[in-house]
Amino acid sequence: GVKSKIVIGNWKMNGSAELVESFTRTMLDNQAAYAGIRVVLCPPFTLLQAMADALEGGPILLGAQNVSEFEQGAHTGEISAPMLASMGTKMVIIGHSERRASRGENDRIIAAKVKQALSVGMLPVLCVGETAEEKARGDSGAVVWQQLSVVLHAIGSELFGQLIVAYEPIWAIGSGSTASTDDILTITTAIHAKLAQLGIQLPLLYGGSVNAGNAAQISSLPTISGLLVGGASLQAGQFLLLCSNT
Ligand code: G2H
Repeated sequence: GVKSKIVIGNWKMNGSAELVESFTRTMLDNQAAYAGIRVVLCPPFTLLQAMADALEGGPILLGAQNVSEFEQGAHTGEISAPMLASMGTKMVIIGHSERRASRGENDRIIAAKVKQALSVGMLPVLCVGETAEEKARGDSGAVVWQQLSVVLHAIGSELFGQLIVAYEPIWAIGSGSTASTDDILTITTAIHAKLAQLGIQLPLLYGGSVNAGNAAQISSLPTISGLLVGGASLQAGQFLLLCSNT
């Protein structure tokens, strides 16, 4: 693969202490498969400490799947950015479409979460993407830029360079088939062009049904800096192959 691509494994609400142990052992025993690639693993909150311990001293970074929009206080059940950072969490996925759709996350909440992550030096991985209906209307580019520009506006220009953006077309997530390389190229080229007008350049990842078989083609697109992987990040052998194909 090309040097310094990023592969992020998003376990979603899956995994166990046993999976952390076996998965990290396989990953750490096969580091040649991802030499030169930044690999990040995002287990559920309850497995972060076990994952942090297992990854300690190695090349794989720890990530979380969500963070509170609040810094501290009376927010029962929430996990703050300082709490995550104190466990060694380096990145956090924010605004995943599953949370936008089922947890009521809107642009205001997502922007607040991005600011929380940045305040403790964690790298936000901001997820953007259009629905099937929006795509059918020809609105993909506008929807994605709206989602991104709201956050850029909220964080202020001095922090513009501190984000990773994951383009995840909602209709491709968990569907078994990715967006076409033409679609990915069209949208990500448009995002890069809009960002360039603001004088910024951000890494863009693709997510949505990435697997070991399609990782090479997607990650080699000139507009793409890496992959956000759900289902195919749950089995170490498959994930290793995916990394080596990136
Ligand atoms: C998109 C992706 C990871 P999957 O949600 O965020 O999941 O690879 O299972 O489509």
